[in-house]
Amino acid sequence: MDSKKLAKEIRKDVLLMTSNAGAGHIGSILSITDIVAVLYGKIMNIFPKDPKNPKRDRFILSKGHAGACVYACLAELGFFDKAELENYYSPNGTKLSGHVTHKGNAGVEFSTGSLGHGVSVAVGMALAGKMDKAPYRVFALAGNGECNEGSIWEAVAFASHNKLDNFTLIVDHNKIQSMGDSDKILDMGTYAEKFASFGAYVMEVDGHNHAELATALKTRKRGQPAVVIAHTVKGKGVSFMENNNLYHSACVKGDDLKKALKEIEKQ
Ligand SMILES: Cc1ncc(C[n+]2csc(CCOP(=O)(O)OP(=O)(O)O)c2C)c(N)n1
Repeated sequence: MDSKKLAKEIRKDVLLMTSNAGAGHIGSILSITDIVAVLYGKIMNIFPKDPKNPKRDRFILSKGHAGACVYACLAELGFFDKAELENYYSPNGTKLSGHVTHKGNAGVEFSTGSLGHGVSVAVGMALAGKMDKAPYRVFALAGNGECNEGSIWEAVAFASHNKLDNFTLIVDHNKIQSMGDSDKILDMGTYAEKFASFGAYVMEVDGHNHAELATALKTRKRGQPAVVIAHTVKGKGVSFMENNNLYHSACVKGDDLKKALKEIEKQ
């Protein structure tokens, strides 16, 4: 599926899923929707009808609170029945928990939610791929606030030391985290310089521009892991949610839902 069309369908799905559940992190989800759509729509080698195919590229969403985005993407691509999305975050014994889980969900590689863990697991998978001389690539997506966690930096240092050029970390840099503006909470300065000093090949892109994302995500530098700093807007696509941290962990219903869906439909 075309990545722009995929992103549009995901945005509609996640608005409905979170609304239906009365919960979810809609701002955080909309922030990464274009990244996930480009990865699955243009970059990754995927097998929706054979999700464990050993040749598949691996993706780990390290900011697991935005898991609805991955579920919607996988359903749109036929990994599982789209009707399942209605059970997202439901207390009815659903497989689709609020924070992303691999248990019972075809296509999800690893459960996350406690920030700072997914990147290390992804690096381990990349090391295994190298040891096996396997063709697959491994992608991890972390939030900029999540990069406050020291484990992110340990993982990148390890990936550089082991020359894991089959590994790409994407940082969803929306400059906001749950409690407010990131530069007021813990100012990390320039991520690009910091990741480069840890040995990564760093690229910076507009995280909503599919062409820029695709170029960066295709790029591999021999002997070096890649880091893509994707500059994003939290709540992207819905005017009243954009850069509005009230929607970090919220959902919309009624007229607000209708307005949001209408805006997405027009894009
Ligand atoms: C280890 C850990 N500490 C705290 C939290 C609670 N928490 C959930 S989301 C979030 C903010 C994450 O910010 P960022 O990575 O920038 O993501 P985004 O703003 O896109 O949601 C926090 C602190 C958590 N899930 N895990």
